Amino acid sequence: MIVDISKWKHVFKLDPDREISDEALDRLCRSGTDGIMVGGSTGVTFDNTVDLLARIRQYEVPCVLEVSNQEAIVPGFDLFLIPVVLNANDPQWVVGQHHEALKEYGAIMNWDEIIPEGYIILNGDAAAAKLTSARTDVDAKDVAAYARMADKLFKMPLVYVEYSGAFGDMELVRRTRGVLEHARLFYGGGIDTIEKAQQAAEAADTIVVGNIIYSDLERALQTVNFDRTGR
Ligand code: 1GP
Repeated sequence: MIVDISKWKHVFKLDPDREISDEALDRLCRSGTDGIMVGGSTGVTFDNTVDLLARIRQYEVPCVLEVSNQEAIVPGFDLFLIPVVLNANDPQWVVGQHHEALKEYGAIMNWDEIIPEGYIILNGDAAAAKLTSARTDVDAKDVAAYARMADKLFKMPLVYVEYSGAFGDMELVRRTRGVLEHARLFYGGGIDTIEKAQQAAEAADTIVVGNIIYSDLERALQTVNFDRTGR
């Protein structure tokens, strides 16, 4: 399937390392979301990723893999999103893992299916921030510089402002989107009500909903229904 993420406004992110019932998955896949993103910071393996993909593939919803480690690259997703953590202090997460993967698979990769994501991790308590030693004590000017780096310098089609586990500063998100010329701005973190979905959707191009799926499915499902008319 050809998937055009430039049309996406809402995404559910599912973690292969967390349990989800068939009924919950059914409701998420039929919710009207624009896509399912599969990914997580820890415990993601080939086996749990392939299991989840097979279950999601019973539905028509587009399904993309956000690659977090080389061992968990499973063929068969619509697209493969490759995070490049622009504010990581550990270069493993900027170019290190990528270099290893390209050494192994570079000659056989289908580049039409691969999209780099310029990641900016802003919640210092998030697992991803700890894993990557992200520099999270940054202000809006710093974030704008990272965003321009992704958009203008590296020509990345996607910038991801990641507050995983906390609802971020929507003014900062709005300003960050304002400096992007070509890249699409994804925002994820702490969206657990329709009101927060609305605020985030007014600041970013695409909103990503994760954790609330596992703690309150009903509220998670409501986040799809924000008012899209103003955008
Ligand atoms: C996580 O950005 C996503 O990578 C979504 O964040 O889990 O806080 O919803 P939450």
